[in-house]
Amino acid sequence: MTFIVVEGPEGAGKSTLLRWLAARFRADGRTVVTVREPGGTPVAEAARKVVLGFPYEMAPAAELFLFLAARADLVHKVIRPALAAGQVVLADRFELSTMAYQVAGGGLAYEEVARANRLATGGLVPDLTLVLDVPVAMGRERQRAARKVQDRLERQDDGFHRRVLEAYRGAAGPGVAHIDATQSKKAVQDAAWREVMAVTVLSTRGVS
Ligand code: Z5A
Repeated sequence: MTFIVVEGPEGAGKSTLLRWLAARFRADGRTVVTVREPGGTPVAEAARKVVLGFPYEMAPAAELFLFLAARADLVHKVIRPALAAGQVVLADRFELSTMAYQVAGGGLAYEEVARANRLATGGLVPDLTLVLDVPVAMGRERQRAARKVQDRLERQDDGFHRRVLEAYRGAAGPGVAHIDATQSKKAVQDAAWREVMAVTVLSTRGVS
């Protein structure tokens, strides 16, 4: 199984790295499926429109369940079948985003969210989560330079975004690797590939 997630705050370079990883795996002859959250199925894309695009305030739990509904459908319809077929799945955001934005940022209770997330994913855990670290201001500047339109969460205040970043910085556990994403794209890609190779070697030895 090769399920790799790229995480980090806005403008960290997740999509850029994901595209590079996909090309790198394909160059090795692997079949790759890329997904970005929320989205990737008709249900998940509909949830994305509501949770990111609606101009209205919503209850924190309503926001959570929209992200989890999107994730549940994506895992069921796309991620699990691809992994079962031996394909590499590369995801732009997954569970750690919920822990950073809805728990650390939004103030929902960790244990309750973790339990709801397990229900959504059926307990699916990535082999590797690459957490890209950039200061909030640098991520924002990159988004501005790329002319990205801000979504509902990106319009939250600085305190929210600092809590999100701290949650990412504190993320730990098996399969979690932190990468300094203030470096050049090439340096980020090299660091990410080293982490991918480390996980691949461990799993072929039956360690993970
Ligand atoms: N969200 C949530 O709250 N809870 C959840 O459970 C989930 C998500 C799953 C999804 O946003 C929103 O949903 C997100 C969290 C929330 N919102 N907020 N806040 P999205 O999918 O629309 O966008 P994003 O994830 O925030 O991605 P982004 O803004 O597109 O950033 P990125 O993918 O990390 O960056 P990028 O597009 O790869 O790069 C941005 C620019 O920087 C681009 O011009 C690159 O060429 C440049 N770049 C990339 N790397 C570098 C380096 N190393 N050096 C210099 N320049 C670079």
